[in-house]
Amino acid sequence: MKNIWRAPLMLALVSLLLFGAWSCVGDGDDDDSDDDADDDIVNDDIDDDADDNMDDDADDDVDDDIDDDVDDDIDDDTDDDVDDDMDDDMDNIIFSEYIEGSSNNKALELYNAGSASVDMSMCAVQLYLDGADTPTGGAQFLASVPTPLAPGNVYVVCNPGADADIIDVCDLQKNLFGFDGDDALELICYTTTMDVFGQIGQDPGDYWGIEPCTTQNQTLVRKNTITQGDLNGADAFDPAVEWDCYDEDTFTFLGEHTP
Ligand SMILES: [Ca+2]
Ligand SMILES: [Ca+2]
Ligand SMILES: [Ca+2]
Ligand SMILES: [Ca+2]
Repeated sequence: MKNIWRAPLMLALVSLLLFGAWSCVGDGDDDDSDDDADDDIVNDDIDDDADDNMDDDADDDVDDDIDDDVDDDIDDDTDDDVDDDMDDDMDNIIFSEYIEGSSNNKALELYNAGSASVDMSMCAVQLYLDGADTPTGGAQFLASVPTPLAPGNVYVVCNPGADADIIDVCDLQKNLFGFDGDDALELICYTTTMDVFGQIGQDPGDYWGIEPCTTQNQTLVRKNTITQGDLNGADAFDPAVEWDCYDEDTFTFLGEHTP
């Protein structure tokens, strides 16, 4: 018996061993395949996540940069606007003297009360004669070529037929100042109203004010406390509020102004 079954038994054992080994190898291959698949999925997910994060971060950074740039530009523009406004505020010219004397003794003195030089060729006086509510004769420019007026300095405009004492200190002789006491005057520089003398659109009769301080046959010197023009040409006007009044044909204050 032993001899007869030995060979088949050994064959069976060998077959079992071989099958077992093959099975083990086969399972191993399957596991590896699964692992690889799993690894690929996990890695892909991680890669994707990483990519997404990087993309998001990159996008965010770009967005942030763009936002920052836009914000900066807006800030810069806002700053520029504020600076421009401040510069404009420094362009500050006022009437500092008004002479409405006898005959052709008529003169206006302008004072630069700001901190920047102003080009007189960019400034004009508009007259509103006898209660007119629109300018009479158009804007009368105060220089035909660039003429800077430094801060603290005055510029005198006068009638060419005025007294020699007026002509001596007159920077511009202009034959167009027909004001005689009841006419409003508006000073404009760079298209901006700087000062208004009188009340535009109102005919006061012969003059504004009450004796002895009126706008006719007198010399008016701006009070030294006034450093800003009257920007409201529509309200009531009393020269005594912002002006010191002197007798007719007083010329001694013309050509200088001390605020
Ligand atoms: Ca008049
Ligand atoms: Ca007069
Ligand atoms: Ca006014
Ligand atoms: Ca003066």
